[in-house]
Amino acid sequence: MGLFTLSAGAQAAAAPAWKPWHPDFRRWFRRETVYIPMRDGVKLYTEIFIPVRGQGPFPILLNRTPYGVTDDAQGYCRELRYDRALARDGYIFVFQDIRGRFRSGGHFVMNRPPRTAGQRVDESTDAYDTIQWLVRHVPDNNGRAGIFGVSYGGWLSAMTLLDPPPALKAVSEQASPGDMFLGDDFHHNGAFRLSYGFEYAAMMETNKTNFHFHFSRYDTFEWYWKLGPLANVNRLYLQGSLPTWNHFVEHPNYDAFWKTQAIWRYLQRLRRVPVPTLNVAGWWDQEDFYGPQKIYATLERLPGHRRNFLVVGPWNHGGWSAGTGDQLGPIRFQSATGEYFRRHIEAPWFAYWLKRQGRLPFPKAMAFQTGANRWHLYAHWPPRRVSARRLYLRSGMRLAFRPPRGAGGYDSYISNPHDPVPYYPRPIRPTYPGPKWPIWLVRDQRFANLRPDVLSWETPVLRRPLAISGEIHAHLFASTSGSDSDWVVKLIDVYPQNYRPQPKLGGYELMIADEIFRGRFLHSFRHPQPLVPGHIYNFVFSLHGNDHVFLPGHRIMVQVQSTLFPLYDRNPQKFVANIFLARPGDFISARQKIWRARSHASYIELPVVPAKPSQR
Ligand code: PG9
Repeated sequence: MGLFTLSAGAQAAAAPAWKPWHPDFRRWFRRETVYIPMRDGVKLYTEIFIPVRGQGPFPILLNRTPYGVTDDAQGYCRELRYDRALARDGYIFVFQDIRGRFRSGGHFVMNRPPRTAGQRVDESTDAYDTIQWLVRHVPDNNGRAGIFGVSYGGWLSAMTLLDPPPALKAVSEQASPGDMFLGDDFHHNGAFRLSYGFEYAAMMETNKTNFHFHFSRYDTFEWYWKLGPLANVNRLYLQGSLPTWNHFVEHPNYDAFWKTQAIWRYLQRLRRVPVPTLNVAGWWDQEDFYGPQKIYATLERLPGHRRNFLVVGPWNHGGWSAGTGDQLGPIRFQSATGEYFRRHIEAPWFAYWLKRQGRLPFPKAMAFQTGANRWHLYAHWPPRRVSARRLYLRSGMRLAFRPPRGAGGYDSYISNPHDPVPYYPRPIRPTYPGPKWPIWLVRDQRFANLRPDVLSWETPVLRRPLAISGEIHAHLFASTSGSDSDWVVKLIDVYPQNYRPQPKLGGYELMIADEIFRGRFLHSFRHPQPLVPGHIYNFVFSLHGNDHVFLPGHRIMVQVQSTLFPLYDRNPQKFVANIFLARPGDFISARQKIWRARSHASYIELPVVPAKPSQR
């Protein structure tokens, strides 16, 4: 249950149309560029922005990135353009290219595992050495430093928790990946994120700057489809030149390679939460939604968890760091949630820890409840006073809270890996740069539900609001005629046909939660096993945290399918030891059955917020 809802004034904080801040940075900061030496002698390119206004001494805010700190065309660091609230608050900003990227020396390793035997350096030691150097050398600093960053920058921030220097007083990991095999960028539950993994590896490892693979086709769906089995990536294009792609091929299971880079495994062994930590996530984060939730939950189990905080808003990947945040795709939120985060959450949170100013902006966890479009404060996340209710898949493609009574019953489709379901309507465009990838999770799912290889179950029109807060789970009883299979589950809010606030959204199918599970990993992510054709298995997996109200007049829909291409590679549906080495003949069509019998009742477990007495 929410502690309380923020006042209407705070909710509505309507802001004027958002523009990036274009100050002449010289009026605000003096810029110094330095190469800071690390303990192994490698030097990291660093830009330091020292305030020329206001009264020092100032705290230091560090941002480390693999994407290049300088926006040369503009002549000032791009982050300062967005974070106006922080930028004007009186900090010494420091931006650094990490080891092996852009102007820094050394060698880049994707998600360099921490503290691996024999290694003297990792990202936490680089951050440590940088912060030590800064507090010693930068004039007018107050000896207190914070670190923040989104995604890779979030992961670099979280890494500092493993070995924080004494001056580090606040960490904000924002959309940090937590585990690249179980969730986040490269795999979800073992299913390989093909277009993301391939394009990202090419971007980071082709040279020291950001490279975008040149697709020979406008529609990358077609390019990946024509590519055929994954072995063709190295055979036809890369010839083994990208270490990360080679790692995908050599480590198809959850082995030591993936475990040694999963940050939550290190965090869980800490004696306490070492530094106050603000974890930030977006409900529609298309890249790293698992990570910040996992990191928050892991730190919650440690002594000192009072210094662990969580904010989740209606954002895509990093959507809180720029723009107003009043809309994502066509979905509107009735207030400027991004500006609210920057001005009223992030800036005061850092001011509290780094300047000893003001008060904490919220006690523990804060979530923007979509549907109702309101911020809620929580004493615990996930909230405790919710009841787990089962929404069953029933006959007639209906969803109901009552279980099925019949002895048999299933719904079925043919999954054909040669005709996979696109993850949004074609043409699919390259992941970066481009406008489509960032909002694919809020695309209207109507394009999928009429396909014969997608099943859609629906509730009747809701007469009362149904609020869910907390973690959602899929419980699927499923069988396949093949010996391996992917299961994709989507939880969807279906808008009324006559939707007055935005008539163009009449009947819109908004996905509010989703996940994929690769069947071979049912019993173990380390040791995959074939599925027995025709056998009914119970697949249980998380659709992650959520805070949403299905409003009266809406319906709830669940969709199930077995392909989501080319974001996910195609499961051959015939078990092979390593899908990266599968041959063309291994890809077979399979008859999939989703069971809805009394003994095999598939359902979605929803964390339902009890209705207030007046609503009962
Ligand atoms: N999601 C990106 C990423 C982070 C860490 C590793 C690989 C990719 C990012 O936006 O930085």
